[in-house]
Amino acid sequence: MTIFRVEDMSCDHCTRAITEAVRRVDPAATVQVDLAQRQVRIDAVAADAAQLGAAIVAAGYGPVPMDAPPARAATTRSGGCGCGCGAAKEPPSAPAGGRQA
Ligand SMILES: [Cu+2]
Repeated sequence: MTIFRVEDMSCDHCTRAITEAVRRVDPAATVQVDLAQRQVRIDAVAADAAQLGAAIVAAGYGPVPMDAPPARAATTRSGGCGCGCGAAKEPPSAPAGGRQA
């Protein structure tokens, strides 16, 4: 089991992009993407952690191996998710319900 933390994934697009990227280097791998935890869990068959990480990087994300310190730190984007759909671009101080006329 290889686990990456991928801060810049936030939607189904990212899930698909990362899953496809992993399958490209390891077609038989089991890929679980947990958007809430920002984690990608991979049961690899053919690829090692470095290859899996490189594949995710190639897809445009910044994976950080969970069993290692963030030496190759994720690129900090100004907002939105790695696939560019902007799913995470919510204003930080959005009111939680109160609407003013
Ligand atoms: Cu996305």
